[in-house]
Amino acid sequence: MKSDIITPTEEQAQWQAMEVIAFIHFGINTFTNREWGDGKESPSLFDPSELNARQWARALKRAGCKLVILTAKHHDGFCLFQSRHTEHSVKHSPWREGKGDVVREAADACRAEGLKFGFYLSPWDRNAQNYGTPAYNAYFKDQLTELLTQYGEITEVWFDGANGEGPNGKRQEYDWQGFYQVVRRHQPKALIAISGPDIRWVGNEDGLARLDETSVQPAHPEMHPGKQKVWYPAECDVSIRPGWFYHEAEDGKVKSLDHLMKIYYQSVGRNSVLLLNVPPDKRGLLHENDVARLAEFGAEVQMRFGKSLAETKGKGAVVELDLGVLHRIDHVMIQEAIRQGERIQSWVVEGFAQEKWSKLCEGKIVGHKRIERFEPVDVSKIRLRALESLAEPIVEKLAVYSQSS
Ligand code: FUL
Repeated sequence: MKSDIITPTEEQAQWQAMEVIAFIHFGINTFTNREWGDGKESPSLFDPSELNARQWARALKRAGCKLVILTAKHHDGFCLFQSRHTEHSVKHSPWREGKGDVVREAADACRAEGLKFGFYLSPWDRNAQNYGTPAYNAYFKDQLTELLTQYGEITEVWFDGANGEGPNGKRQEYDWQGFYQVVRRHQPKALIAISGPDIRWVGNEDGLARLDETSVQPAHPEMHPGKQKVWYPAECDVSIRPGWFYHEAEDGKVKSLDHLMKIYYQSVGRNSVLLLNVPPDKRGLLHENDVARLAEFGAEVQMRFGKSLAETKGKGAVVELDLGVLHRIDHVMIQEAIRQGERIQSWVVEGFAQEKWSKLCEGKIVGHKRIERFEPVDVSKIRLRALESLAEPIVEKLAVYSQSS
């Protein structure tokens, strides 16, 4: 029945349409060459010589990213913004004589380049003295409030679930509901990700979704109280380098274009959003190798999918796309109008040649976007047949592409 169909909020639908978004891991680890700081680092270590957030935003935009999420505070507790609630921040760094604010510069640069902005604020904090006590929750909410009220529109708030405290470590009872309330109060349109109700971690750090990744998920008792099933779309996070933070030794290990494209097919092409991390170096710039790769990646996605050979939309169990004459094709893209839900549950795409239809590809979930690649084949039309659906399928786009012709 139609009324049972789970649909996204308007913010979730808009987020899904962004398809590729960026992560920026930057902080004290950039200067200590570590992935996880212990919180004992001196703020004086943070001293990027040429920080230029506009350079980040431009390079990420060329890659096709629509939103940038910056690590305002990682597990080491060092804040990239001027917080009134801790001394462990850029205010005690030599950078910009202690007056600098990376969150401000990044938010401004993103806006100037037409990108949305969000932040990562690590719940796990190895510097805060009160970590492990109720007072820490109040501290965390104060920081959240600062970030939500002083930097303009926030599109995504990323709550990391990671906690590396050993068995004898400090244990914090997080006030998640309280954290969510602070976000909802100050930025009702912001999406809360990972340890939050609006966006789901795909479950690996390789950027790969499942074959039939569905945004309709069983409700989480604490995050979605009183519900059975919810719209909880997958986000695929992955770094362009082996580490999340910059390490000079990884300058030659920037992922190849092929690898990034493989990730693209298995994230965006599987009904998920790709969150691609690109870490600034000690200068406070994205390294030349990463910048070049980002440009190649953006260009390749455009080259492959910027313009279809033919496309249509349609409703019903069968949607046909007539190519007029025989065309060599090797990709099919399907998109459902997800504001009306993920209606298709099983489908097949067939191609017409020599007076008969034959199967090109098949699957279960479509959702926002499904990209299928196959051996080049000459067809004069294709059709999408929904074999099972929750209600009448609404196909926003059925398109064919070719790299081989
Ligand atoms: C993990 C963290 O521990 C990593 O350092 C990184 O921030 C990654 C995105 O999430 O849980």
